[in-house]
Amino acid sequence: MDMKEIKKDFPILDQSIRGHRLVYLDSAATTQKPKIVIEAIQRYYETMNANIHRGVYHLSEISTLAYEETRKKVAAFLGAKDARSIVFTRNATEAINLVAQSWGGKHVGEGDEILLTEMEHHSNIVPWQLLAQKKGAILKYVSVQSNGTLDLNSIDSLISERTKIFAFTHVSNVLGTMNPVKALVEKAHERGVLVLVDGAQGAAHLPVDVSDLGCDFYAFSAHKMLGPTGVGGLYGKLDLLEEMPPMLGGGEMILEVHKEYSTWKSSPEKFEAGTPNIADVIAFSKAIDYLKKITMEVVHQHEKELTQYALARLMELEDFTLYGLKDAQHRAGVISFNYANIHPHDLGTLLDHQGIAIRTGHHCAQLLMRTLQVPATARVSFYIYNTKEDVDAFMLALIKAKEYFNRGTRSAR
Ligand code: C6P
Repeated sequence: MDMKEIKKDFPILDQSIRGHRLVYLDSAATTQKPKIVIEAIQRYYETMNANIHRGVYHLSEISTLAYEETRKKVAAFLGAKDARSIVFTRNATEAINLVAQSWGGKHVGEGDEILLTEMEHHSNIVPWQLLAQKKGAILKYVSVQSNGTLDLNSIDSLISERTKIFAFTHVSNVLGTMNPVKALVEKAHERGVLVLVDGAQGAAHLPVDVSDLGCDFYAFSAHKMLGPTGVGGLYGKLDLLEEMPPMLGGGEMILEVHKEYSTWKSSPEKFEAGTPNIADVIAFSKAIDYLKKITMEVVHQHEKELTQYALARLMELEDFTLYGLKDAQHRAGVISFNYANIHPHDLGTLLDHQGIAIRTGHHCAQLLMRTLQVPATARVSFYIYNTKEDVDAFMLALIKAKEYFNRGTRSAR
């Protein structure tokens, strides 16, 4: 597959920003959308729009069918054996909150322990804090070593008889570290501990087979994998989902409603109260088709090559600080760095003036920033539509930014 051709499928990339070709290097925040996804949203509203699971008329039937077909497609894409294991949510954040509130609300009690890691996104910390505060549970953290990997040797001693769940990210959104999910699941399961994987940066960039990984829960966001915003999901083992109470109550999740109580449907309907984001779920299926056509192996390989190419050039710069592994073989397509004493926000602005979009700040990972002993970093992240030319443009802009910044600080003296 000619990866250079891929860019043509993404209309947004065919534009100039401040007189420069747009170079989008912030796909870890959200990915751009191929034309087929954008068109699917429009087609839905033009030809299918009706509420699902309710109507007996044609439009409702076809939109229900398309919505449920997407569930099957997502299940197959993630290696889930049963489509009922896939619950649609608004995003990965909501999927993690669902597990913390529903499963955690039922199974975590006073003095119980929840194991997290220092490299987690706030979405995989705060829901557990809310649960721990409510229940009197204890949070423990696997630390991050100076090379950007988890201190795997410490896990055995961090797991105790009271540990109920180990929740960790598949891929760090800051360091690009790919965690050894299968080995960690085995370790946790040996001790009777359940595992939630935050797959927000995993499902989008790596081949994922939840059945092979063996995890109990896997959370993901469609908007990070070419799909629309407002759609995410949770994979859960069916027996776990079946015994979990709903998080939200409302229409379509019930079997019977009485004055004092109600009964629910089984998974996934039990967790999808109210009218869901029908159009965007249906359009998400086109994103999956697109990724499947390329194959996740090729997606990963492409990002690896770009990361290798970028890292080799970046490491030649003076005053360049990289966070995380130096070896592109073992990291995903995310590079966090600081450069030449320029505050990341200033750097982001200087690059934006040259058409380059990068993310700066704490990346919703303040615990990790504290471990790295920095308030913020600059971050570039790649996806299938990026090319070596994008990396070249970024490098050029980076060097210009330093010149500009130095000129500015000299004249201020
Ligand atoms: N990280 C980033 O720029 P939502 O917002 O629910 O789609 O995804 C949350 C989330 C959870 N886990 C990880 C590892 C993530 O990277 C993210 C989103 C974006 O890094 C936005 S802060």
